[in-house]
Amino acid sequence: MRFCRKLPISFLTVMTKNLIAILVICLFSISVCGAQVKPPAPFGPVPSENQMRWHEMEFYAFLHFSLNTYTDHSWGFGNEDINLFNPTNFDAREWVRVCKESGMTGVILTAKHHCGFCLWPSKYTDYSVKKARWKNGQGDIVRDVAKACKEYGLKFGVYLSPWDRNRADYGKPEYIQYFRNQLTELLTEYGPVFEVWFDGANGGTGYYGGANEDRKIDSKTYYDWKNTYALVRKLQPKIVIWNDGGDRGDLRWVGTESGYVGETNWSQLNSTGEVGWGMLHFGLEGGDSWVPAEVNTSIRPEWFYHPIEDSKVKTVPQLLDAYYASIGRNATFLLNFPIMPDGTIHPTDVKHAVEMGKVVKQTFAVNLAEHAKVEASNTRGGSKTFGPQNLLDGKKETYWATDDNVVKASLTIEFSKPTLFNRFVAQEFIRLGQRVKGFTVEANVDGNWKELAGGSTIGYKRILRFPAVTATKVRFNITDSKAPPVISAVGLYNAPLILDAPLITRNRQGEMAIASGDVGPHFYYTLDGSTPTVKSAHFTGPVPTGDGKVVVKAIAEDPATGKISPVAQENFDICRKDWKIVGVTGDQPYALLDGNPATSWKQPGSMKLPIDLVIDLGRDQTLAGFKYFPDQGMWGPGALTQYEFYVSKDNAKWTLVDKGEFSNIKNNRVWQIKKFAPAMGRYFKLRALGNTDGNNEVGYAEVDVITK
Ligand code: FUL
Repeated sequence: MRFCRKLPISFLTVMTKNLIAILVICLFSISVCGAQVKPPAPFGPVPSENQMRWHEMEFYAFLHFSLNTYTDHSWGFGNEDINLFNPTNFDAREWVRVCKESGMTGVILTAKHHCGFCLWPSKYTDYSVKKARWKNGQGDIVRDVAKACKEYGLKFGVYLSPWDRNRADYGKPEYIQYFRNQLTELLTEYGPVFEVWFDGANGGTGYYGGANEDRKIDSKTYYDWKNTYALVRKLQPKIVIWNDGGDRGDLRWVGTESGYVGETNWSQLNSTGEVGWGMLHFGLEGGDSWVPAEVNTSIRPEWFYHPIEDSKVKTVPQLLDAYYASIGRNATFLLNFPIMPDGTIHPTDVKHAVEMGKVVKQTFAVNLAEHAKVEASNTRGGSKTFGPQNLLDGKKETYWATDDNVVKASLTIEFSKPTLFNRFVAQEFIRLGQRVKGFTVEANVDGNWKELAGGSTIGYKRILRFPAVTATKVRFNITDSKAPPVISAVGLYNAPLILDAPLITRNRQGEMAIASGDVGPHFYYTLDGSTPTVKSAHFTGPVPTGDGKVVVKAIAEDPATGKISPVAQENFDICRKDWKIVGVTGDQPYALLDGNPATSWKQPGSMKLPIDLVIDLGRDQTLAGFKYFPDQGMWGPGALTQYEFYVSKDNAKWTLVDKGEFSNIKNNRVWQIKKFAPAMGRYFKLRALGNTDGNNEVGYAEVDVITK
């Protein structure tokens, strides 16, 4: 004060003016540039740099190849002859090319599976390619795949089975040194490795150097994971570790190999304590460590190649389902190709994977929201630095954030013209943790808001599918969040629909339904045998079709492009509502009459072939044939091969009217149709005499008759 009093008035006036100016500039920069607004503090655990790089890889391949490729087994015992290994057409570049064309960013190769056979010439064992006749022992699959990855710009990873059914010392302390020696070879001699996969299957029967016995280990303690991990991280500082059954790694299994993770998917687990199935599948909200999910599944039922599965390759819609149920749910997608004995990937697997990759690329090529106007209900400090325009700038490091006390917020995207879309994508800025617990997406159609879809968690990436809609505005509402939301990207896309001929079914009550493997096509149908067009009846729900025969024809239309599918046709015979299954037991035998090809019945395991399926039609019919649709499940029971078909008026005296086989059913599990000379009866008996798997289990998805 004393100091002030001594100063001249003019000086004080200048000072005040300057102070005001500085204040104005500060306020201006806070509100306009946001330079002074603090970024949100991290919430809970956050990913490491290695995990972050891995999240961004999204989609990569598993390649399963070993001696069991040649024995048609899932797991080798450890005593298989090395000379079986002879991939005459092997070309690693071809494998990697297929992966790249499918949209993948890396591969993980089974360098050593449980049988112990090494795809590289390990110094520490003779049970490897170096002792094979293939390439006179000079071959090295690991080297060739790593090299091809480098050439094609894909990352390389290794699967090294901790369990080794060949080694005499497996189960003893010495084996740990052997295991680490092999890890050292793989992690030092083949360039950068992005992921190492330590399989959870550990210990059991095996060859074990000739001991042929059962060996049990404790997978939590035996491998001394702490030091094993330290070695891995020392040799490859940028690696991520997958481990199921042992110590917690950097990534987690999702509790199923069927190709999906929970719709709610937190990227956290606790660092200690048991991890149950629920935690694997949904993560642990509030867990203290960042342990994100990797969805691993095979393009076929099994991991290794089995010719019997040539007809069971996942279709493009099935692969897309897995894509949306993994990458679309905050996980990565690890899709396996079983390598064939000649060292190539089966052409069907290649076709389906590449086609799926194309569809994905096409779908996400253009973000329709890119040039739209975005407005947020709240923006952190009103600052542009954290403004909603960051969601559309394509930059990973920018984000939209709200004020610290705001956990519910919405974002409105306004197009310059009505826009058609069927996919919504959102990404959280996970470097600051995972926060969102609930959200919805609405569209403004003709002036009215309509909810399109919603979800719980978002995480690194969340994708929602819904039928295509044309709208002028879209609203993304965050309805629940553990902390103020921090979102790095949103997108709206219009996926091309997969227009396969639709599936027509008729249930036991005679109601007809139409469906397709995709979300959103419109269906049109006829019941009079004429070819359907978009002017035919529009299918909006089950259609009663009466008790008699009916021919249904249907098409699917992509409302966005006007493209239509090939025509599907089903010739339904008499309605099955009065039919009764007599003389068989087991769970839900009526699944074979429900018209739903996805449900099936199989006899209880106690029944041995021949097995009689007897059905009471409710009244006399003139039968002239029958139809059988085998179980379609990837892991389902075998299909009927040899059969006899009988007709009876009284369920006592039977006449054999047909017998034979379904010759190609093993390779092609489609409807089997048999016709015979007309015979009158109220009952029929389908006698199963053989199945595709050479055991007693026969699966029936549907059984039907052809009447005269
Ligand atoms: C499982 C293994 O036992 C299978 O053979 C396969 O390698 C799969 C990826 O993991 O646990």
